[in-house]
Amino acid sequence: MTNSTLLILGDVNSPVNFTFFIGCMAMMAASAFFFLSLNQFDKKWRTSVLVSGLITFIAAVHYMYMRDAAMAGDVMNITAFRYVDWILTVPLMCVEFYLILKVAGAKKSLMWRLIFLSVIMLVTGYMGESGYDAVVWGTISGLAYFVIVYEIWLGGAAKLAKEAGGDVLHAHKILCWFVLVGWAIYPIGYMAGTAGWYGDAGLFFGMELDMQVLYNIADAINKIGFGLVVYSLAVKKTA
Ligand SMILES: *C/C=C(C)/C=C/C=C(C)/C=C/C1=C(C)CCCC1(C)C
Repeated sequence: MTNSTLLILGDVNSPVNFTFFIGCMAMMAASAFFFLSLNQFDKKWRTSVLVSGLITFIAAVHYMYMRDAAMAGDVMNITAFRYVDWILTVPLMCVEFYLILKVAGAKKSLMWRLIFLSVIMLVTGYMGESGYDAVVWGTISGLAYFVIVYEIWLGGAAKLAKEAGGDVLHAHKILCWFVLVGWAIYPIGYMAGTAGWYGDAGLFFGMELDMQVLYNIADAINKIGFGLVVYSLAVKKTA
């Protein structure tokens, strides 16, 4: 980490700290929205929307801590909170795929397979960000990511979605796009923020800053957007 990185991270007015702050507010608002909407849904769909709210709520809490760490210029702690957040919320997103596909007879094994892959992806990513070879561990993480993409686009999950058809198939397809495009922002952020890819200067503001801003943008898109897709499926199924 360079001195300028430290200065900007520790500055109240820095764009990075602002995205931590606004990210926290957005996650809180989304959580309130999901939780307060629960009563309107058929029982079968309540769990799905509840999980949407849990995902944004867990993120909101971690964003408060990450912002504090950013204010203190403490990059190690931002990274630690980031990965604790992800290791809780990404498996919950895998649970969402399972819950939606349950109507087509999805088995728990599908859910556990996705969760297992996401844990591999995140643990190896954390290794790459915490001092071990960022290229080697990032590549392993990327492979796990590709297997997840394969499973939901072309594997067992895709077959179940086709069997379910209608609104479920439609929602599944949108969630698949989130994973393919929205989740792809993370490895880009990782490459901008770790040594061995774009060079140590970073693309825009400097490595560490690029990475945090990209992660924050990606989180807002993926956690809130993903939740809204599930929400609107529940609305359709209840009507
Ligand atoms: C709410 C948080 C989400 C959806 C986080 C998703 C994170 C990823 C898809 C991270 C992926 C990574 C790679 C594919 C390679 C480099 C290391 C990671 C962990 C950044």
